Amino acid sequence: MTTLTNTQVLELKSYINGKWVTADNTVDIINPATQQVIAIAPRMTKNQTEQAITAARTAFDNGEWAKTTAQERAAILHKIANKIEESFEEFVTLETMDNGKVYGEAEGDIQDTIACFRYYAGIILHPDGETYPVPDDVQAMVVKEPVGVAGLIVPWNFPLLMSAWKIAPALAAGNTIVYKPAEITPVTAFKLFEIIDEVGLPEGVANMVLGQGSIIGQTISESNDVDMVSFTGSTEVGRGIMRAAAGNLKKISLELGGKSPNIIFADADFETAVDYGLFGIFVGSGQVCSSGSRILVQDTIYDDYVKRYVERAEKIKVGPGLAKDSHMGAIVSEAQMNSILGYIEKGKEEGATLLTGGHRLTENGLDEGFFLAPTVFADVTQDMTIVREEIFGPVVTIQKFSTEEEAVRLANDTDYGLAGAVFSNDGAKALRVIKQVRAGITWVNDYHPTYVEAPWGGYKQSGIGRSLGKYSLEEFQEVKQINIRLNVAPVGWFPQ
Ligand code: TAP
Repeated sequence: MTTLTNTQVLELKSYINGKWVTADNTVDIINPATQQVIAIAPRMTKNQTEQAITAARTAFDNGEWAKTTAQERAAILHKIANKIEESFEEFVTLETMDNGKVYGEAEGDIQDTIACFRYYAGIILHPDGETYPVPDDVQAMVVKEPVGVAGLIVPWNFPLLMSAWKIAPALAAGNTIVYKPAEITPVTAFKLFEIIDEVGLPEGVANMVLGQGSIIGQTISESNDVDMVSFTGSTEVGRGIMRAAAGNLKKISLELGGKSPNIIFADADFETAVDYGLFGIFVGSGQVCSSGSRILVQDTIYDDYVKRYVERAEKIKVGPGLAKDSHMGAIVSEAQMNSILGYIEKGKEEGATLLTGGHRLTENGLDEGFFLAPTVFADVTQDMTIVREEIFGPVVTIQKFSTEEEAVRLANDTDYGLAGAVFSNDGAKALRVIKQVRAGITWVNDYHPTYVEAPWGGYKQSGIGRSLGKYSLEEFQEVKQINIRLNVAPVGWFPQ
């Protein structure tokens, strides 16, 4: 594999029909912690995207890949996992440099990526058919088949992991793919495709098109040759994909934004609830779709909770991801940083109390990158923009509630329904409340852990469908019934 040294700039390419391809236009990929150029990526055109779609269509229609056995596909996924593992540190370093997250977070991402490829290599070998004891001397059975050409569109916050969540189940199920990573974080995607190039997939099965969503993502979403789009990103772009997909009624899977509640009852273990309150929002600098961005605290402990929370938030060391003592890394881009700062200004204008943070960090060399202080707002109301909209940054609101009913009402008063958590030492209450939270990913006395075995996705405007587990495999499969008559004879309905 190509490796990156401190002074080297990687030249990325797209991968179409088994060949490396470049484009006339390119874009610099920068490390958001330093603004150094780490790679140059091609900006592929609509025409090149269509070539990738045609390659995937042809590779699917010729049947070579779809007809491989599950064992053959599993072997390829294992090879991919093994090769990522062999280059583990390189992947971690590149993800840290490309996204801005801290090294320890990137380590977790790459471990989860490897686990994801291995999981789908395993689950594809499980029995997946059904038979039914139907009348009429017929044997009815159900088989699963690949959907066809799958378009996979991925965001920048977990560049490789979000890619694995789609690529592994899509290939395991026997689909061909046209994959587009986020334009600003393509480096580990390129590395992954260096591996994919080595493991012996037939030409056209896996295609990667680098560049802009408005061109490549839009072309994939609109194409009549694409059978399915699996998208992770913003709710706004998700809506556009849904509209674009209407042309050929392609199947869609949308993993979108969130504004998730983290409910802290007075009977919770206090320090644990403070700790996870911080972890829920500040890990990934808050650029995590499931972030616990709205902390709801019971009134009897509210003042103590807020005091301790702010004290702890101020101890978070913000710095470059590669520095081993950084707890929270850079914001992915200047545009994202400015968007977050805009929300912070809006919060102040609308009357929320800023308890800490709220500004860019520029001391000790941090002015070279895009760093924000952990930001905490109190005295917020439900109608405020910072309570309603996804900020996607290190900004949290802390609200007060008195009763269980009020906690549930505030938790559910959002257009989103991605995640949520409850902290309480009363097991029955915790379960009662979490069952009422209208969200797809929930925790009790915990926040954020994600397991490849379990489904990931949202209610309401947080999306349609589920990633991970058997659910994701099923999304990349069609279901077919086959009815076999056991006594072969005419039906006898019409006269002879
Ligand atoms: P988006 O702006 O929505 O971008 C996501 C992907 O869609 C990128 O690859 C982007 O391309 C592409 N895209 C942009 N315009 C498109 C179009 N018209 N048609 C098709 N694709 C298009 O989101 P983001 O800023 O990367 O990520 C942040 C958002 O993602 C947040 O709202 C967050 O909650 C959500 N998110 C959700 C989850 C889950 S699991 N629910 C996970 C991670 C992130 P570019 O390269 O041009 O940007």
